[in-house]
Amino acid sequence: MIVQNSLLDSLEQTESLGLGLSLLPRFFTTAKLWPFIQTVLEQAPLRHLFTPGGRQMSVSMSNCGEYGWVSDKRGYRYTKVDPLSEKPWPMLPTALCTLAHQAAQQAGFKQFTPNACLINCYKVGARMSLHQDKDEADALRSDAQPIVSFSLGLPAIFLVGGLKRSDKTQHLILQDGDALIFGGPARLMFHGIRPLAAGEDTLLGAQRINLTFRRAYD
Ligand code: MD6
Ligand code: FE
Repeated sequence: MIVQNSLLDSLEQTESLGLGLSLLPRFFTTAKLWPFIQTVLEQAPLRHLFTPGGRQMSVSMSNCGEYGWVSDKRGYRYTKVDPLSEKPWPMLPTALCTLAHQAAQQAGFKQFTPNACLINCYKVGARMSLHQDKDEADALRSDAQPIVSFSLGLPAIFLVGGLKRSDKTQHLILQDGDALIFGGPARLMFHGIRPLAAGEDTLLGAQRINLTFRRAYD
């Protein structure tokens, strides 16, 4: 893996939140990543997916990489083709892949090479209800690959609970440039995002973008 140190602006100590959850505050510079994401979104535009239950999500989504996460009345799954264009998802930019690999490494996961990147876009008021990420092939295995999450733009309140939806949640503020690594015992913890509060980010405006890098299949 080629390391592009120019993109790594901070080598702050990982703040380990316990149980395989790590926060790397200000891990990347959004201005360097944003053009790559904009190029992806020109090829695979953001869209509001429907849950299997028929509700339209407040968050809009797209993907890059070999696999993309989709949801519709048939369920949640990864596809190799964008259902909108019927073409493969755009390539995962190497610079993003390298940074996600480095974030995982700093959190103690040595071998993480993502092949899926879900792009979530939150406008003011958009939210993500409590969920577990278990559509990846290895999700239920004890040696599952981690999920690396990058936050861009407006800050958000991230809720994290336990292995049951009803477990008490704690919250964490995710700021522009932060990387959060979900691995080990934390991998299946319920988590979500509170409705996005109004604000203005100098680069992204009134929105938050979240990237989650995953190994969908081997
Ligand atoms: C978000 N993140 O930050 C939503 N999932 O907008 C997630 O759902 C998430 O941050 C798995 C692992 C890390 C995450
Ligand atoms: Fe998630």
